[in-house]
Amino acid sequence: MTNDKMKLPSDFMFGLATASYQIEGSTTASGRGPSIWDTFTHKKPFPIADGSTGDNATDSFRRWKSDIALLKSYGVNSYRFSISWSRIIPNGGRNDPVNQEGIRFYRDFIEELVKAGIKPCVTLYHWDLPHTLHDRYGGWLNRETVDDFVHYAKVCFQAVGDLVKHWITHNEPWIISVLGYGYGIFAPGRSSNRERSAEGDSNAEPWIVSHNLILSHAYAAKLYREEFKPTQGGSIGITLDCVWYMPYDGDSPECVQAAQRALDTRIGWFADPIYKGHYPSSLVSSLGDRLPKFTPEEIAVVHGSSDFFGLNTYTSNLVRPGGGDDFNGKVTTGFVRPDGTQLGTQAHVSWLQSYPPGFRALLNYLWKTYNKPIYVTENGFAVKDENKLSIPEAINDVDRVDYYRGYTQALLEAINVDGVDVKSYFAWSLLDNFEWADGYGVRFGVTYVDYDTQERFPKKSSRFLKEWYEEHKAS
Ligand code: PNW
Repeated sequence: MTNDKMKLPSDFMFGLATASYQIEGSTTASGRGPSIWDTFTHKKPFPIADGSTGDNATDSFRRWKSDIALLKSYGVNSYRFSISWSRIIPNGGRNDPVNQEGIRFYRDFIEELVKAGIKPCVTLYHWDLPHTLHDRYGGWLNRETVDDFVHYAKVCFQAVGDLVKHWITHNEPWIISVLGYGYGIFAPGRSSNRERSAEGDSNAEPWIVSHNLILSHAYAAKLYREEFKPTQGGSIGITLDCVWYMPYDGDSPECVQAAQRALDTRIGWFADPIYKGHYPSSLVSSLGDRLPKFTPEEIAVVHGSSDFFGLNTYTSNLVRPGGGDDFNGKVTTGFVRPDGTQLGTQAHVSWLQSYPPGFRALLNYLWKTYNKPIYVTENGFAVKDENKLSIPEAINDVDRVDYYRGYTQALLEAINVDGVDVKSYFAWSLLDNFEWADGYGVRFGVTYVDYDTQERFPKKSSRFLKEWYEEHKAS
């Protein structure tokens, strides 16, 4: 099939994505409580590469109207963003007061989006846990937080569920568990990895956190389906971060097995309980008692708890056995092929190289393995050294355009040639923004943000995406 014949399904959602802490700023305004990212970024010595915080970010809490106008100018029909839990319930807990000002902010925002013809896709949790819950009982380490999250979700369904038809419970539980509680480079900065024994990771925190995240997703979805879906009619699911893992040498049994173990650990850790009803056997055997167990009642709620497969994906890796740690299935991953060539174009962050065929293969694998419609909720690229360029140079983001050209083509092929049921594509991100531990030095936006003036400058990639969608949307 030639490129111009390939179309997107008629109900396809095409848009851009952001997250509350990365863009909002105004972290003490209108009754918002502190989140673990506020306290983490203000720690000394600074844990963020450039010593920055999300205190101002892209100032989107105040500039939301012009951000919606920008979105509209990009021709999208949807927008994925997240709600800040501590704006809604400043102390986070199920018995803590609800902040009406926080609700008003998101209500106004969503009404304006809908008026602009843009469908909201709302993430409930993109990493900004109310700090009080962390102090009160260790946040996600404690089962109490599951009930707090379900209550927070209920407040959101009540407040805006009439306008929101697509809900994502959690964004990337692997990153939360491993970077937040294993390596300690993300909030809340707990590092079980430092205490790792020769036999493996002795500390079970990342697996406890992920277990509670899965439960909180499942119980929030159950509540939505029982109390809101009948009248509001939306769908709810979870978003997982996925890398396409390929055997390093193509076909040796050791590398094939290592790649599968990496997939089980990065994806199956969360997807298998949710879509199949049990943890992957490779995790059960390698982790032993460190992997918590679901009770029969719990697993009945977890199994089938996601209406779709929410997919964030940026890259692919070649995999060999050996090395690594329990968080990736004890394998070695890389971008260099046996013949010394690289998989693709290197991004500004070490973990990302472009490799469009890996995206197509991943979509096929997920469709075959989990059999659920796939919502691509993030995909994007950070151009190397973009932070060192002048604005006119930076907005000529050729590497990002190449990346999107390759990945959108792979998407069209997965849908039209392979028959994979893909229902959305959200590019990351609408704006350059606070890139977590990397601060503002890493830019993923299709819009350049001048952090001195907060002025926005559309990059070439925004134009590419707009034209691509125009060309391929269902007529
Ligand atoms: C995602 N990795 O995070 C997040 O959902 C976004 O908030 C973030 O800005 C975006 O991707 C770009 O990084 C990731 O190390 C962070 O493999 C790190 C990794 C993957 C995704």
